[in-house]
Amino acid sequence: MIVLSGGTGTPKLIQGLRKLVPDEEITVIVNTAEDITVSGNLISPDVDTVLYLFSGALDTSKWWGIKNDTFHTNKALQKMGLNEKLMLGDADRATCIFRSELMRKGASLTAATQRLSSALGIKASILPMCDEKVDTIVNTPQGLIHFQDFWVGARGEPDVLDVKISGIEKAKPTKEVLAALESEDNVIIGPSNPITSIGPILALKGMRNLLKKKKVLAISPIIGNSPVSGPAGKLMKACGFPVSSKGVAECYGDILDVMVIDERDDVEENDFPVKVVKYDTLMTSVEKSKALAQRVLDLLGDIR
Ligand code: FO1
Repeated sequence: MIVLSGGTGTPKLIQGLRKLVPDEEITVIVNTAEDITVSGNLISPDVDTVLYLFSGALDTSKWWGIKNDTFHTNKALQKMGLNEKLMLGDADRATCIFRSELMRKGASLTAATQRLSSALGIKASILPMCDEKVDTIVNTPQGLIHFQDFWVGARGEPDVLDVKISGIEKAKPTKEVLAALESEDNVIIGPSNPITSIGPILALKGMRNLLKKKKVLAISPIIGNSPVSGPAGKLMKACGFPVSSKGVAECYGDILDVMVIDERDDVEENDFPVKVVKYDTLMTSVEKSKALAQRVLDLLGDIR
């Protein structure tokens, strides 16, 4: 089973999927376009969220970082006058140092992630989408800023004119991602931000064409005209898509076989250019995540 993932919504779905499918059978292809270097070390927020989910360390009150982490280094730096862009916990920082040391010695992000996975005892396959450096850049009236400066630094408040994934023209899916897609028929696009979480994965060279040959199911992260969490609404609007589950279907286009939208979404299933199924997509508990994951597996089983 392959899942395309960003930071919050999809990890919630994976939490449920793990109750139904052994970790060994789960491959997660993860967005890396929100990665950022902080105090000399590379944070890969979406990769780390997935790593911590599988290792059991994830702080599921925030859906990023490590539960019960301390912030001694971040606070000590602050006292000296260095305000880090992200509040990086001490144990979380150890992950970033380990990754960055490996990469400074020549390892790819994929190889460093594999080393982290085995160090954390993870049996699932966690694959960064690419090894090239790509950056989500948000165009605001004040100028171009990195996604993390927009989302964390400016609390997602600036108006958004446009979003660009810098470096994406030269980025390609890794050989590990290609091998995973070669050996699997089913792909789940989790309920993550279609522009900044799933968008970069789909924008990789050849990715859409590969996915057209697969059974692809997506879960909408939009209910009515609002995202379940995060800045998806603002970013979709800036990129010219309606902020609705129909807009999400438009973002994904012809790679989709079926889309799951929320049962509260007041839209007609027949109005979509793709098969649409309604279900409870608000994963407010592990049980609800499991129920949604079961529905997803059943639907994928039904596609011929
Ligand atoms: N999100 C925040 O809103 N504030 C933070 O200080 C913050 C720190 C942080 C540190 C490590 C990490 O892996 C993620 C972190 N995030 C933080 C989340 C990050 O901004 C994610 O990119 C988004 O949540 C979207 O996936």
